[in-house]
Amino acid sequence: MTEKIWNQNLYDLFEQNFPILNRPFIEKPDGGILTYGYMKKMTGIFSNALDSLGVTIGDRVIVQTNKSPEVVFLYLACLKTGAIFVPLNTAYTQSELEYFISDSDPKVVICDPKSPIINYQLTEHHPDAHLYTMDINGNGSFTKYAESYPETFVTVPGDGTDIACILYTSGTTGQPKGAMLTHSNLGSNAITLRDAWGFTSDDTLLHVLPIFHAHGLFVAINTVLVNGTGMIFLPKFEVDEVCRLIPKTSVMMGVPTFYTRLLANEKFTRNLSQNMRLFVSGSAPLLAETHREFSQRTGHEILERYGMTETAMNTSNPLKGIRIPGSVGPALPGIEVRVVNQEEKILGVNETGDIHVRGPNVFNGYWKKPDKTLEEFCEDNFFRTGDLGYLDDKGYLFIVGRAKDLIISGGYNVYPKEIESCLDEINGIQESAVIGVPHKDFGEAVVAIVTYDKEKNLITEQDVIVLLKKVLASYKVPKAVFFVPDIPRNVMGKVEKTKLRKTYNQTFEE
Ligand code: MCA
Ligand code: AMP
Repeated sequence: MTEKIWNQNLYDLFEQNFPILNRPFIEKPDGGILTYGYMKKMTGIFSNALDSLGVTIGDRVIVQTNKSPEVVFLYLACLKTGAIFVPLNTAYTQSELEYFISDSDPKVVICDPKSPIINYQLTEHHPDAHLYTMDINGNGSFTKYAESYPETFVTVPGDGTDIACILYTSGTTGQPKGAMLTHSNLGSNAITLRDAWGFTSDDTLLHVLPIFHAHGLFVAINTVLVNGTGMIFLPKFEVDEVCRLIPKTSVMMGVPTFYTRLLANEKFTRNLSQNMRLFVSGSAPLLAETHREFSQRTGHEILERYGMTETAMNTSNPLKGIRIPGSVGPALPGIEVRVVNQEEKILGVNETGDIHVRGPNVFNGYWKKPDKTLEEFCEDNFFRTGDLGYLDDKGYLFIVGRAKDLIISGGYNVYPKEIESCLDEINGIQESAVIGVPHKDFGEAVVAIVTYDKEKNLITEQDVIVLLKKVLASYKVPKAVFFVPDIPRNVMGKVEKTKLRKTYNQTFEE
């Protein structure tokens, strides 16, 4: 593909690849089919509705809703109108959401009727903003409002450097940062993945990921759209539903937890997945053991790839060729990956260091955070991923750890600093340290170690969990809290997390 093809509005790129319009785009769990023609119509209607609200190029549209086809149409309508789509995890609490709203300053907010956003006085803080709802069935005040608008809408003129989406990612320090992804970033990566993973017009994707993160939204949906094919669209990952529908599909994408949960179920057999041509894993490390067990059970070798919100996908094991368990594969075409030491000198084969990436997939910077953006890029435009790894003599990348203090639980990122700050606010807690420990289901689980003053407040593990759930999305809340007299620190006064990990490593071992 030449650069020209994707250096344009992403919706136009998708539209160039639309098949005949009566072809299925989304199949619902009940078998209901939504065709490309229907998607085009709904996208036009939603685009006109957004336009009527004054949404124009660069305006932010926050969407915090449960997964439904209508949310996909809303995403496409944002692309078409030049608005910036800002999806938010449905697990966020009121205080988390307030930060995202205040930081992104949206023109429109569309949320589930049960979202805490409903209680937020949006127009008090953002006088020009509009608040609408959309429920899990795609119904709500936005859909109602849009009803009377026409089906056709001319995609706004723009180019590939316009921002298509802002996705929030947390940071080792400070508050979440909005990663700005351009139409070109997303278009180029979608084409790269379609080609690398050998998508054809015969493919149907089993879509079971959430669509408020890069994996479910960009890797899965954008790839299907540039391929002009369809997907079976489930509201969430559920083993029985996956087993029921997998025979009708050819590709599935998931986080490692999906694969360990499938393996734990006897219903998931070789027969069931005989029509499948590809299982893709990412967002967290896939254990080599899971890779092997899956291959023994199904005859399929899971294809593991590596990416980030800021960069979309960087490396992938090959479709044809050797897929190495424990490796995330070589750099994808057009993308460069290097491993450097602390002085940022390029390291040799099998030498572990910091992973840097560069390519058309790498984002445009953090929303309203130019200093943070500058910090994360090298002078030669390589992006510092914060991951540690090495390249072998065939150019395969192995991720061995993270320089950033990050826990990945079931594919969701949790930054210990954020949890520690909330713990420190609890009356009686003096100090806290949050670590990730091995967990059979989630890969890693969040664990808190705290010191506290019994005189001040007699609290239990359960009290801490209940208090944290009020302010943090529940996947971030520690699965265990340990009360200790002292938290180990080194001579510099820094918490010795390695020591803590060693001590609490077995917390969830059976
Ligand atoms: C749910 N819970 C979790 C998690 N998910 N706890 C820790 N880690 C999790 N990932 C908790 C809930 O808070 C709740 O707790 C209880 O489990 C049940 O919630 P439920 O929603 O029913 O859980 P589930 O349906 O079993 O969800 C597990 C899941 C889900 C299917 C693995 O977490 C999931 O879909 N993960 C995928 C995440 C993803 O898409 N990541 C991509 C990020 P309580 O009962 O206490 O309230 S993008 C990315 O990383 C980059 C770009 C990349 O490379 O892809
Ligand atoms: P996010 O910020 O949600 O985009 O998460 C990106 C991070 O997920 C990366 O920086 C890695 O630490 C991790 N990650 C993604 N894919 C893989 C993988 N296949 N193996 C190991 N870690 C991964």
